Amino acid sequence: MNPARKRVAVLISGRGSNLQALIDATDQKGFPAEVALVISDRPDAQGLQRAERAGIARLVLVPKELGGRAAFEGALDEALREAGIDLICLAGFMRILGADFVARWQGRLINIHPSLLPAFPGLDTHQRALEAGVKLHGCSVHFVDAGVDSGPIIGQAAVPVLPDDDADGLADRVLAAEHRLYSRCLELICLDQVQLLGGGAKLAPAAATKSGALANPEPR
Ligand code: 4DW
Ligand code: GAR
Repeated sequence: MNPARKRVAVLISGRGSNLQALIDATDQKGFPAEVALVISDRPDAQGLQRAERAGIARLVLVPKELGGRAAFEGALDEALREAGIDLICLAGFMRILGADFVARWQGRLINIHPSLLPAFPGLDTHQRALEAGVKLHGCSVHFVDAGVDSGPIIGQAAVPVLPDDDADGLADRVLAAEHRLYSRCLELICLDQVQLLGGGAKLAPAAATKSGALANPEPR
């Protein structure tokens, strides 16, 4: 075991395709992180089966059963600490986390969102991008703050909108980009190549691509 590997918890609410991408990436030899724990706020989340198949510890915490958001976040924080978690990845996790929780994990809590933020925060991003007539859409990985889909952007991948696109087709291509982007951003953070500075996320020069930014990363 490489002691330098960061211990990552992935929080999910559903399908878990981004979780799967993170599991697959961290399984690669030399990747500087491992998925040590998967937590779902829904017992029926399909991602839980992915974790089981991969032999990863799973935990279901249902806010309503625990008596509300404060109790949920207390239990969540305790479970993360007990498991020695270094970094949290939200991957289709659909509960707003409160300011206290977010502050406690500041710089160690990231999310993936299916748009080029700050455009199209919220839901139905693909339909809204089509309706707005943008020609480039995509996805963003960002540090989570107390806002919704806000917080310093770590990396983005652009996906062209095609003339005959519908929301499903566009979503499929964005999702493929999400899977590459999320593992690359996780790797950069674990290699200490991302720094929170003056309200932004600054990438080390070594992390930059030919275009000078983290965009459209090639698969590892
Ligand atoms: C996100 C934003 C809003 C809701 C759900 C998800 C995106 C990522 C995210 C999850 N938790 C977060 C974020 C975030 O960006 N910032 C913070 N926490 N602080 C949302 O509105 N969810 C509602 C419930 C939906 C449902 O259960 O169907 C809610 O009330 O939590
Ligand atoms: C992904 O497209 C992710 O970007 C999005 O939910 C989907 C989860 O899919 N997240 C958000 O919209 C957060 N604002 P997955 O469960 O297959 O990873």
